Amino acid sequence: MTQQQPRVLSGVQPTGALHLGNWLGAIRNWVDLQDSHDTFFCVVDLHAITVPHDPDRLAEDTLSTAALYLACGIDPARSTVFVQSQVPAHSELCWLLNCVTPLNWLERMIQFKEKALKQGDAVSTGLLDYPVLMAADILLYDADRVPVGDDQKQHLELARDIAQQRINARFAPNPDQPLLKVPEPLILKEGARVMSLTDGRAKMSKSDPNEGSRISLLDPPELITRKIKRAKTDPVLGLEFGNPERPEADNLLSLYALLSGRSREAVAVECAAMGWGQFKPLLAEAAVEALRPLQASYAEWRRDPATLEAVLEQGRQRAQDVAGVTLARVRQALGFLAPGRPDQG
Ligand code: AQP
Repeated sequence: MTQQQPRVLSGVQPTGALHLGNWLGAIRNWVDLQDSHDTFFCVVDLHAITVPHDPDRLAEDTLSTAALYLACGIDPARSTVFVQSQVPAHSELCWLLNCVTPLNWLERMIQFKEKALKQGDAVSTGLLDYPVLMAADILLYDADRVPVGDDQKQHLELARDIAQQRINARFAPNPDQPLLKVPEPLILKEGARVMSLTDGRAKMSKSDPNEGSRISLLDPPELITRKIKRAKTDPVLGLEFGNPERPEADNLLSLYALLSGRSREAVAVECAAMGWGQFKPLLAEAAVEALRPLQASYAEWRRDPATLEAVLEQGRQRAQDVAGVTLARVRQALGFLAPGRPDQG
């Protein structure tokens, strides 16, 4: 890891058990980024409370999410792994950004509208403010790039607008020296979007009330096999990619390619004439085998809580050091009185 490498920041919410979508769509790609980037990966627990949460589960879900990052191949010697709420600069920068972000920028966020619809009257201010907290997460670390799937593109655009139009343009004393680095999206070559096992048109999601809709990374082999056996199918013989009338075939065949590590071309040929009854056990076996080493590594990390805590503490310190510098820069530009220097403001 050197300072010359472009910096990347990303995170997952500890809102429940991580699933195949979180792994194949996000964390798996982070592992490769460690070779070419200065990588910061946080467990975004402050984001997790923007929807109703269970206080008895939050700490455990935070730890298990961190342990899963490591089990998936995030290397604490090369990456900074930390818990968002343990670096208070996230909340503080979020407040400063809130005060310059127009309300109507937030009201038009698609994810807010979708999640708010599901919650009715229970929707919190925190849910509306989610993208500003995400902007703070990114901008605190001078991130050059942020890996984004389709669902997060709009939020990254907002982070860029806040940095550029609301902070740099208004408060940077010198236009050639922006206060906040404006991050670029990092579109990964094979951005996998994993769909629900019970509805091929809906994203696999932690918050889907139907457990059978997702395969969690820690599901035991029998449960994986059972969930795949019950996954929604259609009456057509043969698996294929890209047929809009057959979203389940496309999703399960894509999963088979990703989990077996074979090319899409190869699995398309192998499964072109296969019935569902023949295909599903193959997919189940590929899923069980792909998750086996990850589950073994996870169990090892959880058997050694002191080492896991040490990784998070080391990550917290490094994150705090970087974030503190950015926050001090923004506080000063916004005109706050510096602590302990009453005469020099
Ligand atoms: N189904 C998916 N396919 C591909 N990528 C996915 N991600 C999530 N679901 C899929 C990616 O995982 C990262 C972290 O997600 P998150 O937990 O921060 O929030 P999310 O996208 O809202 O994930 P969930 O599982 O749907 O959580 P809930 O149900 O709590 O909202 C992101 O990079 C995301 O793209």
